[in-house]
Amino acid sequence: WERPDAKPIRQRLLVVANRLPVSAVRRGEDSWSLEISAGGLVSALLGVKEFEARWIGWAGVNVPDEVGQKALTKALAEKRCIPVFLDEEIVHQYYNGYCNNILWPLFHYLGLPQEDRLATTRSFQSQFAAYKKANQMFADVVNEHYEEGDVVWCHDYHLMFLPKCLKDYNSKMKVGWFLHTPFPSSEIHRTLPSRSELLHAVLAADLVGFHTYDYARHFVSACTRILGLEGTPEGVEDQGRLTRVAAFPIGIDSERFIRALEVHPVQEHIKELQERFAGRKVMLGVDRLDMIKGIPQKILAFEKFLEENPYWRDKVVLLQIAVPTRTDVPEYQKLTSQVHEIVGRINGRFGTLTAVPIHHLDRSLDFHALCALYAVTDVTLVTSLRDGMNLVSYEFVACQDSKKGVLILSEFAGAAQSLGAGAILVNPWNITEVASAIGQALNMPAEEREKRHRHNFEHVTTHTAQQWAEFFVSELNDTVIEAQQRIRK
Ligand code: ADQ
Repeated sequence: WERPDAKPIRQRLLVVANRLPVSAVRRGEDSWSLEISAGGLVSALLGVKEFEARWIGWAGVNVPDEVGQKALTKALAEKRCIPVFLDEEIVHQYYNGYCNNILWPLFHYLGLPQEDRLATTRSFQSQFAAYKKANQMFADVVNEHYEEGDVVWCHDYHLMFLPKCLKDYNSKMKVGWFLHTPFPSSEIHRTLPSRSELLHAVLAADLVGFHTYDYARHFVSACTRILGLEGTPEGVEDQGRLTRVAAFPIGIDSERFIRALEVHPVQEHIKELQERFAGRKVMLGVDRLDMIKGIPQKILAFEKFLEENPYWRDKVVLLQIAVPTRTDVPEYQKLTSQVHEIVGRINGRFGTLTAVPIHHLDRSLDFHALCALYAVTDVTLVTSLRDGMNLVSYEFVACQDSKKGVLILSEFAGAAQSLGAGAILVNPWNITEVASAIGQALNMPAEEREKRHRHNFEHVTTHTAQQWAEFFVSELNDTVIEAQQRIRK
């Protein structure tokens, strides 16, 4: 996926994330097929020509045999990817356990698991041990491939221990860490049994980044209140050593979306959708099926809107596209059934022989289909209960330059801080408020829609993923230079 117009390489960047940006499928004993998943991070780094990125992460598959590991390593090398091999037990304890059952809900204000306190405590300890072990395995691979002058950029809550492991190897390594989720209030973080160890481990990095100023502030407060360290406007100071802490709001590759609207398959999709929903306003939800996305709350608000506004019942349709994730986790299975149950009830209540008010799809859409949907939508609903940023809101805005649809956006998504002036902001827990925002959006005069859209479109096209990556890496380089100068003085 190297850009054909890539300029000569200036600096090597080792991007370390739990998952590599590829899906690997085994075709034989020593053969693999790889598919690139063009997520936000890949697009962000593709656009940056100042450095050459290599990816280090788990390929998402268990490869117990040496032949398979060698073959996969070779295949991945062509994509500039380097695998970390994790066995099933580690994946279970580290990834499903500590990352997804403890840190993910806690960072989104859903608290720690509470079922059986004793059992939880015991499994908590083994999960934390597995978390540290997995982070050390990532560090081993980074260390093996590290060359002097490289920048190491660690991503997300899966790898909070990594900065410490890396600095233990080599205190001169330039290490940055970025969190894609919210960092919660220090009052939430302090409930975590391993609260101090995790904070110390992150503070080993030279630069620590968050999507918003609020998350950065929460992190600094956690360090001052829990660790008793000094918070400065620059970051956190520990025995004369400063860890820079700052906000780096992510963006999208907006050009990729805008260009896609011109291609034939997308135009065809757009035509089909327009015919299919002629005479009705289209409302859209696109989410991973996760508790934090507030999908039941969104659908209940839509029900309330239909209940209170009979006029709109046959004139509006809600398309909810929800990609299933973590399907083996009981809580997620429960969420899926809950959503299906609510959708079924509402369609039974307000549907007719020829039309239903909600189309709910439990699957992922390909890029072209997604762009076409964004383009034909009148109102997009993002009702996350908490969300680090939320890129769906950005993608919708990028695809709306002809339609100028309305974005209803949760005030608990990081994106509320950047797109708040153009969107209708809501408290997703307040179903009545969201229902009335739907009415406001559907009835909004063209002039106001245009004005709001302009604001958001301007933001989305000028605060891109490429700029985000460039900004983070250049700040990391500067931070290390400044620290060296301080030591010399
Ligand atoms: P996510 O929680 O995955 O990311 P989000 O930022 O909305 O949330 O990104 C989701 C991505 O998946 C978008 O690019 C979207 O297009 C795609 N997607 C979602 N549903 C889809 C579907 N049904 N079909 C196809 N594509 C779909 C985490 C944090 C966010 C933060 C990002 C980036 O939780 O808060 O914004 O990382 O830092």
